[in-house]
Amino acid sequence: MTQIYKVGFETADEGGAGTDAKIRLTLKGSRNISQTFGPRIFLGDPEHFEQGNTPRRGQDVFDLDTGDYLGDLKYLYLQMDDRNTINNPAWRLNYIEVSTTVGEENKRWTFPVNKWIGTEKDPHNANIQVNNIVIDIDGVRNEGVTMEQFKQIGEPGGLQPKQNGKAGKAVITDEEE
Ligand SMILES: [Ca+2]
Repeated sequence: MTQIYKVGFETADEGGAGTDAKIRLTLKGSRNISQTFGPRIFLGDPEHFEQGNTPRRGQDVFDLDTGDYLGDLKYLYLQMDDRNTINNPAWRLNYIEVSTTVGEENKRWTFPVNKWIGTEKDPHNANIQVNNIVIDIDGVRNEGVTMEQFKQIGEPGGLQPKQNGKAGKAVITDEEE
């Protein structure tokens, strides 16, 4: 079977925001978890993940075939490998948006990030490595997550999404007003 997910990444339009690091992405829905995509699929074009790139202009959009529909999409797991990148590897990622078609229905999810992720080498940021992150529709929830933990996130007895998401609270407040 074929099930194409279009996944787009928006990089912030500010100095040093782009990255050449190796990226891996795994999707988890209510029914199933995808394989891990990358890093090769995200490489091959030196213009990927440049400052200001946005899926609204068709940039950094990738077709990922999960084989089957994953159900309502709950979590993304984003890993960065910047060990061999000396060129300012930290990434200021605004969001990841995902869409797919089920039958005749178009489904779309946006996963806000709005922070620097990746290495501590970036001059604009950060003394703390933010990597192996779990993102839900309210923002970045967990950092330093292993693949085994990700497979169980949100399940009984598994890793639970951290409820410290300032982005999530802001979104809820906006909707209530
Ligand atoms: Ca950078």
